[in-house]
This record gives sequence, structure tokens and C-alpha cells, in this order.
Amino acid sequence: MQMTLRWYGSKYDTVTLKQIRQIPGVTGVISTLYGTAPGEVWEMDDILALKKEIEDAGLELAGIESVNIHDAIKIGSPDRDMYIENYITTLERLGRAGIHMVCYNFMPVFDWTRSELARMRPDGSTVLAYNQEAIDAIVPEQMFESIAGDMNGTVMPGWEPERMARVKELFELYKDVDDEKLFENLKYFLEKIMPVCDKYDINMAIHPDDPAWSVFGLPRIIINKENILRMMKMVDNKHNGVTFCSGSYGTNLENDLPDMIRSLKGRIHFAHVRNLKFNSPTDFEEAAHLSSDGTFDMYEIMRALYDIGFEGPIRPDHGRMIWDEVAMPGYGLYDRALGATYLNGLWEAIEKSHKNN
Ligand code: CS2
Ligand code: MN
Repeated sequence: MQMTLRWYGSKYDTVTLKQIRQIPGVTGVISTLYGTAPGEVWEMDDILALKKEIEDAGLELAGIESVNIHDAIKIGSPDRDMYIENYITTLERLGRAGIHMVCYNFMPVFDWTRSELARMRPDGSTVLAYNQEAIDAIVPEQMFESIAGDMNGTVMPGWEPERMARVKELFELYKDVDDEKLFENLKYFLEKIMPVCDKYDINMAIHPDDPAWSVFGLPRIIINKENILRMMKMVDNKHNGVTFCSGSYGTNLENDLPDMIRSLKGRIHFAHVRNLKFNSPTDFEEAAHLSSDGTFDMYEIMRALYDIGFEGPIRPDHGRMIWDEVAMPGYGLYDRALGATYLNGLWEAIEKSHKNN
């Protein structure tokens, strides 16, 4: 595995490449052209400039998170072919630039959903949290408003103001899309892009839906082992793979995370490893990465990744806000640096105990 950190680019991130370079064991970043809208073709010059900036700082651009999918593709509307063509052009350019991992998601309307962006934990840190009753009590438009005030002056992925303005219209467009239709549209998209992925050896890594169930009545399919294996089989190509995000699959306590990892051998191209603390099955908050601070056994998660021979980029995910840092919720420097260090420690111990046995 290669330890990385997500970085939004110098225009948007409060964390610098210089700071990332100083986290022991972090050799790359996962980035994106954050200013581009879903459906837009990425300019080659912009891709190369991003890559150069990262390399000049002594790091590697280890992959893209995300090249977002236009709603027309998820809805399956007549103009989807044009947006798929654009996506293919972007992949081709990324491939030519030597980038081999692309993370994306197939969630309708919203990316991840949380009811709070700054819940206080007993140690005084603040974290993203989810409470089902709170979500059930609001309408989606309200959710955008309540979140907007909490972003610490940053723009969070999936919650861009342009999308907020269109939320009603988006719900209307998805009204005939159920789980089956969404699967079909995903298959259609993947079949079209596989040739360019084969040509440039680009590993597509779908991110799970977060939380891993339907919210606001919208269909959600990348939620459990059964669905993800169905997706792997429906387009049976190594380049059709997954981002294994423990914090997203883990929202559903019925998901056995190490077992899911083992069942996806060869198809996990990217890993997001973080911990959640459950107060009840429908109320959870994002804990520190350390096993004892939350509900998951992080050692078992890392060991499963080790056992399947995982070689791709990995990153700590959403960190807590600690030590008075002001940053994009979940994406400060301090707690993610602690997370990376802890995960590196687990990996070293697993690797050495394996070799000594
Ligand atoms: C999430 C998502 O993993 C995460 O940190 O916050 O925004 C994720 O990046 C996207 O769903 C991937 O396309
Ligand atoms: Mn994730």
C-alpha cells in the first residue's frame, strides 16, 4: 500500500503540500481539479499543472478523487452519451498524464450525508455526525442551508452552492430512478468507459454511498457486499473496482468490514480507513482512527487489506477537528496526520509479524 492524504489543491485547501510532506510515511496525495463541474472535460494543461505542483513538493499524485459523474449519466437521460464522451476524454488525458486510479461515486443528488458537522465529543474535539431522526425531521433544502453555515468558509465536496440551488429540480429528475434503474445506468456507463481504462490501465474505484442506505427516498446501491459483488460481476473487468471506505460501509453495522475486504480481493483499488463510534444503530459520530475510540477493529481491517495483497493508495478519512484547527470539516491536517501515522504503525506491525511467522 501507499499512504496518502487527500488534498483539494492550493486554492481550496487549508493544508499545504509542505505540511503533508512532513507526515512520516505519507508519499502521495489524492487530488482533483476541484473547480471543475461534473460533466466538464478536464484540460490537459490543468492536469499537468496539478501533477507538477505536487511533484515539485516531493510528493506523488497517487490518484484522483473524484472525477464526478454528471446527473444525466445516473438518471440515464438522452444526453448521457455526450457526458460519457466527456468522461472518456478526461480519462484519456489522465491516462496520458500517468494517472492510474480514479475514484468516483454513483449517489443521486447528494454525496455523503451528515446531520451535524461539528458535534462535540467528550475530549472537546468536534466531528461529523449522523442521526437518523434528525434527517427524517428535515427536508433536503433545509439540509443544504444548515450545512452551509458550518463549512468554516470552505466548500465541501458534493455541497457546492450551484448544486444547492438546484436541489428541487434534481429530485424531480430522479423520480423514476429506482435501484434497478440505477444499476442499469451504472452498467451502461462502465461498459462504455472500460476500453479507455484498459488502454491506459486506469483503475476505476467506486466510492460507497454514505450512509449505506437510502436517504430522502433516493435510491442507493453501493451499500453492501451483495450489491458490490453484483456490480463487479455485471462488468467483469479488473479495472471496474472499488474504493473500500470503512467509514461508509461501516455505517451499516450489518456490514462485516474485514469479510467484505476479503471478498473483493483484486478489485480494491483505493482504501479510505476511518473509525465510527455508534451511540445507537441510527446515531453515529466519526471517532479518532484508534480502535478503542470507536466501534471498529482497525487492526482487523488493516490485516484484511494486508492479507489480500492490497497495493493501492490508502488514506485516513475524515479526521476530527482538534487543537483549534480551522479547516474544511473532516479535512484538517492534525487528526488526519495522526490517523496516517497510526495506520502506518498497524501496517508495519502486521507486515513484520507476518514475516516472522
Ligand atoms: C467522502 C466523499 O470519502 C469521502 O471523504 O467525503 O466525498 C467521497 O470523496 C466521494 O463520495 C467520492 O466520490
Ligand atoms: Mn470515504
